[in-house]
Amino acid sequence: MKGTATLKLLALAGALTLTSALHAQSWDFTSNAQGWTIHDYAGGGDYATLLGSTAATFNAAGGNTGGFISGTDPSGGSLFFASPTGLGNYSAFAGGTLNFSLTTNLLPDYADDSVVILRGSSLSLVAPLGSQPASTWTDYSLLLSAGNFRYGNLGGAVVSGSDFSLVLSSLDQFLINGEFHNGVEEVSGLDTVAFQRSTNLTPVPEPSTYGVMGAGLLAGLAFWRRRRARN
Ligand SMILES: [Ca+2]
Repeated sequence: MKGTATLKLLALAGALTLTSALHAQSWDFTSNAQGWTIHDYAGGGDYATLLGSTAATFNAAGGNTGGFISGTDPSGGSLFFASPTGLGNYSAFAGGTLNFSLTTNLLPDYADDSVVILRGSSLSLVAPLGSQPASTWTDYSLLLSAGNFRYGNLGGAVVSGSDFSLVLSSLDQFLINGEFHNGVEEVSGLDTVAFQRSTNLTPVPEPSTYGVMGAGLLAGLAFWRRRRARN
């Protein structure tokens, strides 16, 4: 019996360890850069050739709320905000969104090919940002579904549902575009990054459900009245 109890405790400890292995799901940069870095990729759709990596600059004020991080365009390549690595199991966010706020100091001056990249299980999945930010904070909400992502770059094939699940289940890192200006001169900012679950996970009863519940309540009331009348 004693051995069984010990085993149960060990199993519980294991479960707790697995739970705590999941890193942050939101970053608001209140007091530091929270492990984010600036990546400089070759550009032109090449998000694999890393030209350089530096720490993100932490700014204590001026964010969407409070502090934020920023990066200065390091080269003619593409500036990206890179999350900490080894994030873990983010499967719960399938069908949900990745929310964040971007700003850039110079007006975007070329066609929008900005992307967000999810990396894990040796796969690199790329989704279009959809629009470029302004010099004020611009909010983004990226749908986390396979159909929104392509393999490698925006010219790649649409990602399969199984590969998308695979990447989310062992997410290593995600990257958000910070390159919006033709010229090595812009400064871009990132704030209020958060994974959000799909609201479909906690469905609200539909009006028809209330109708059925109401009908059941009325039937119960009628039954109780009949019993009461007999007595
Ligand atoms: Ca902030």
